[in-house]
Amino acid sequence: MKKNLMRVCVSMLAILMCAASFASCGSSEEPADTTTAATTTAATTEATTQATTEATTTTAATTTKKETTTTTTEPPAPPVEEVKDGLIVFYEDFNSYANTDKTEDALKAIKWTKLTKEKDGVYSESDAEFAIVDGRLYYDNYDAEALPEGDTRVRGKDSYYRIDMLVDDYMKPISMGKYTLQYDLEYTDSKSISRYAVVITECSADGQCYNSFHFRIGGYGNNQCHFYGSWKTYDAFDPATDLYVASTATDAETAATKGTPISFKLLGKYYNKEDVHMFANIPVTIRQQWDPEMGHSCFMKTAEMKDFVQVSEPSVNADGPMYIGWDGWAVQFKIGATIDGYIDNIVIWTGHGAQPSGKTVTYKPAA
Ligand SMILES: [Ca+2]
Ligand SMILES: [Ca+2]
Repeated sequence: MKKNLMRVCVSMLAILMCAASFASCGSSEEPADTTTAATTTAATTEATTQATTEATTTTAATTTKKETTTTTTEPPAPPVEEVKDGLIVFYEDFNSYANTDKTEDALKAIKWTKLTKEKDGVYSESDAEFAIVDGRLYYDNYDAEALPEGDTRVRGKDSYYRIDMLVDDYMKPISMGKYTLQYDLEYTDSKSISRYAVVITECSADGQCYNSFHFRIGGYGNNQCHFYGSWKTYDAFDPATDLYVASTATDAETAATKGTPISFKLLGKYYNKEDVHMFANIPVTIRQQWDPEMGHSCFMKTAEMKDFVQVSEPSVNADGPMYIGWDGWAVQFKIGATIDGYIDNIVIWTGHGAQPSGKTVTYKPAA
C-alpha cells in the first residue's frame, strides 16, 4: 500500500515535470504564457483526483492500476493480453548478415535506427560507427587520437538506437508480465573506467524514461532508471544478500560494508581505479529478469564461467521501484559515450525460466 501511494506521488511528479518541460520548451511561435499555468493546475487537479481514487481502491489493485490514466466516464481500456512463459520474443545473433564496415549498411541490415535529439527527444546523439564482424555487431564511439582537422563528426557522446522490432506496441504485453533479457558484450577500448554499452528497456517514446543496467568496463555498474533527467537506483546494499551492483570496494574490508563489486564476483579482483580496462577483451553475458512491480534482477557471467552469478536485486530500501509506471515499453541500444566493443546474442523470452531452445520467435502479438 505504501508503495502504491508512493507511485501515485511519482505519477503526479511525472505529470508536473511534463508540464514544466512544455513550459520551458515554448518556441517563439508559441510563447509560454499564462495558459501554461492553467494547464499545470488542470494536470495537478486531475492527478489529485486520480490519486484519491487510486488510494481508496488500491487494496485489490493489481497490474491494472498503472493503466488508470483516463477519467471514469471513458470506457475502460481493453485488457492487455496475457502472455504465457517460455516464448521467444526476440532473437538476434547477427550471424545471417554479411560483414560490412559501413555504418549505414550495418544498421539497415539489422533494422536498427539511430534516434535523434530533434525528432526523438533523446538526450544526446553521436556519430558512432557500426560494423558487422563475423556474426557480431561492432560499435565504435571512441577515438584514441583526436579527429583530423576538418572532421566535424560528433564522436564519443551518448547515443541511442531503436531496435525496430522492439517498439512499444510489441513489447507492452511482454513488459506487463515477467520477462528475461540476455545479451553478450565484449568491450575492446574506452576513454575511461566508467564507460559502457547497454540494452535499455521500458523506454518511453519521448526519450525521457528508461531502465538501464549498465555494466562499466572497469568492473562495476548500476541498476537504475533514468526518470525525467535524473537517475533512480533499484538496488541497495544489504550484507545478507550482497546484491548491490554499484559497489566499487577496493578490498574485502570495504566490500563487507559496501558490497562485493562485479569485478570480484566475475574475476576475483576488487575495483581498482588504475585498472581502467579491467574487462577489455573479456566476453561477458548479461541476463536480467524483469518484474513489473520491482524492476530488473541482474545476473552476469564471463564466457569462462559455467553459471551466472547474481549481481543486483531490486530492494524495497531503494527508490527505483517507486518510479516504475511511466508509459514506456520499447527496448533500445545505448552507447554510454566513449567506448568500443561488440554485442551479440540478444534474446528476450517471457518468464524467468531457462532460455528456451531454438532461435525462432514464438511470441505472436495480438492482432
Ligand atoms: Ca553471433
Ligand atoms: Ca575506436
